[in-house]
Amino acid sequence: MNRHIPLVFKRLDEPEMLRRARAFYERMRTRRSVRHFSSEPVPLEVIEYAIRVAATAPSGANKQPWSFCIVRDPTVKRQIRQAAEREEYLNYHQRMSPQWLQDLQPLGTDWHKPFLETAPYLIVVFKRVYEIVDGEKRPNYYVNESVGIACGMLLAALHESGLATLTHTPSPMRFLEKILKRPPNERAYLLIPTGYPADDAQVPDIHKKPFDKVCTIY
Ligand code: IYR
Repeated sequence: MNRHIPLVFKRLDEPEMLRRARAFYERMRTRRSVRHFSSEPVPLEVIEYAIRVAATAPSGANKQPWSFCIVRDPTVKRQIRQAAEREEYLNYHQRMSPQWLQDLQPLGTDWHKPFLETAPYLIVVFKRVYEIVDGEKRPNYYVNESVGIACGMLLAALHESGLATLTHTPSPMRFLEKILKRPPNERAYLLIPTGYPADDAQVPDIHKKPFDKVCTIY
């Protein structure tokens, strides 16, 4: 068996638990998907810390099957925008079902993706479907679940740091693997533009389901 070490765990009293639970909820419920970004610069270190948070996520057999790319180079951002808009044009004009287009109506989205150039950073998250160790393929486990959890933590960390984000999936996303010259074991998972919102940023008037519709206590 592997070496085990004592857990570092600080127990809180109940009032403090409840205070923190509430405070975190009040903070997180203000998070919105933002599509209008300011081009104002943001310190790189803030983004790096958020990615450090994401990289603490649990993962299948602790394989940590993720890579995070931070894109700030305007030329690369432009390439990503052009490729994303090519795919999204086809999505909106050919690939999405009428039902899907109708479901997107409240969001007011279309194939134009200017935020891919305006936002100071694009974080591109890749899942690593396997590893190469000594020239041999080694499996990763629960890759989608692991990377999904890491992305949730990343969004929470960026929000907590005072930044706006968008979870963007301009599918198919193979172009991201090509533009960023990723190794063959990586597949693009999520594209997260981040920065300050534009001063006049607007968001759709949509709401989360009430608690009793999403939680059942047995
Ligand atoms: N990826 C497209 C379409 C889109 C799909 C869903 I599901 C959304 O919640 C939002 C948008 C786009 O970004 O426009």
